[in-house]
Amino acid sequence: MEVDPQRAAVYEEGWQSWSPTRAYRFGPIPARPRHAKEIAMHFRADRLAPVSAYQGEGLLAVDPGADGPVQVFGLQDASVGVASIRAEANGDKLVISSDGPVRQVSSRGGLGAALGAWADEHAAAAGVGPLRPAPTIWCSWYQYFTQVTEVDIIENLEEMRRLELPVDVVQIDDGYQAEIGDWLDLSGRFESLPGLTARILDQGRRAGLWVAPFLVGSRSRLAAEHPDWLVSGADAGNNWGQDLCVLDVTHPNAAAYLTEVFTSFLDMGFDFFKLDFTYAGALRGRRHEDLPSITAYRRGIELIREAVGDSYLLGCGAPIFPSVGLFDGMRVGCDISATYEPHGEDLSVPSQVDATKNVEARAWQHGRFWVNDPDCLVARPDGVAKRPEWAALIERYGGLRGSSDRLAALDEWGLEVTRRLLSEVPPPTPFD
Ligand code: 9PG
Repeated sequence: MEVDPQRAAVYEEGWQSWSPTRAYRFGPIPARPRHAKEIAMHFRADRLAPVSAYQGEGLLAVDPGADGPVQVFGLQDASVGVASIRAEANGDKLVISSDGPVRQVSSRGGLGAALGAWADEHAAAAGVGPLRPAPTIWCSWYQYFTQVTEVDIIENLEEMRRLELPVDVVQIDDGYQAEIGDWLDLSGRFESLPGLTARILDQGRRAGLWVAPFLVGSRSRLAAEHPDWLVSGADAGNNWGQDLCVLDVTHPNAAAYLTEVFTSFLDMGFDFFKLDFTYAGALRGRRHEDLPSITAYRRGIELIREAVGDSYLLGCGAPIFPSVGLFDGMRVGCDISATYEPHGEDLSVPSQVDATKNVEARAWQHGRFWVNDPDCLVARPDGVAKRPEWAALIERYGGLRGSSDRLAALDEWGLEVTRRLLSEVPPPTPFD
């Protein structure tokens, strides 16, 4: 297609929640990942974008800049879930190619409107049902990280009662479990988890839990005892100081284990689950059943859905297109971070700028595929570099609203903003 090189823009959809997603001015191709860990965790390792072309995962859009309409090229078959779509410049022409069938829609009225129109059709084809209003959340991660304790949760529970904060779900993040994969082993960390959820429910709130359902840490008991439950040849990266393996949900015993994990948490009183690092379940490798990896991924999320009934499912680190129709809410950017500017060459190191750009770029998905989660509000004085800017972004694009501060550490500004953003949750319909 023809473009005006001075004014054209190309929108690249990233592979998963944390992957860079934005519209670039026509010209230099954006930086591509180079390090093995960032490639394993944030990109499709077997479909890496070349340094000579734009590439969107599942979707790429071109605003030609001249008078012509915006062209959106997106996955044709919603159930297939993947297609890498490339745009390579040749003079003032862009040559579009794809490794799977795409559906092209052209529309006037700018990139946002064109993406929204494309998404309305895709959501219908993918069978996205009516979206449910999102609950408000308090999340432990951005204050306590993996060091969170039961005492911290109780302190904040008492504080939200004292302050009369409208928090629906108290969500315990990473740190309660003995090991990645050994989700039901609470020894030494959250030994009285059932008692803790009872306390949360007693206060009239709901209990939420972080789980990385397809990750198995190489240090875990599960990896040692059931090597046959792992996808062989799948590299899910490295975090928590260990290499990460992938649970093979096509193995009947592994599937039964996954179901047991979630029914156990449901029995403890949890009805909100932040399913994290789910890209792992979509990695290629050898499985018990020889299925396309996206089919295995969708089966894994469906198994969880069967186990938890109508609990709220929030996706994170999730491959975007393969996840359409399976989640209530979705993280649409990388983690919010105390640093503002990106630093270093590692595209996976989070910064406030990167989180912000993704959340703005993916605004069109809100109310169509799911409720967009921009990541939590962090409003304490020393939490994020530019807290008014971060709060303003959540106010504009936060379909899901969560707070992640030690509430007692909030100053007057932080408390006022937290209270306001939790009190005004937008409906699960597209943003203006
Ligand atoms: C818990 C956290 C929080 C957070 C999630 C996710 O190594 N990495 O590239 C990497 C990326 C994101 C990340 C952790 C590691 O954060 O987004 O909200 O739940 O996991 O560990």
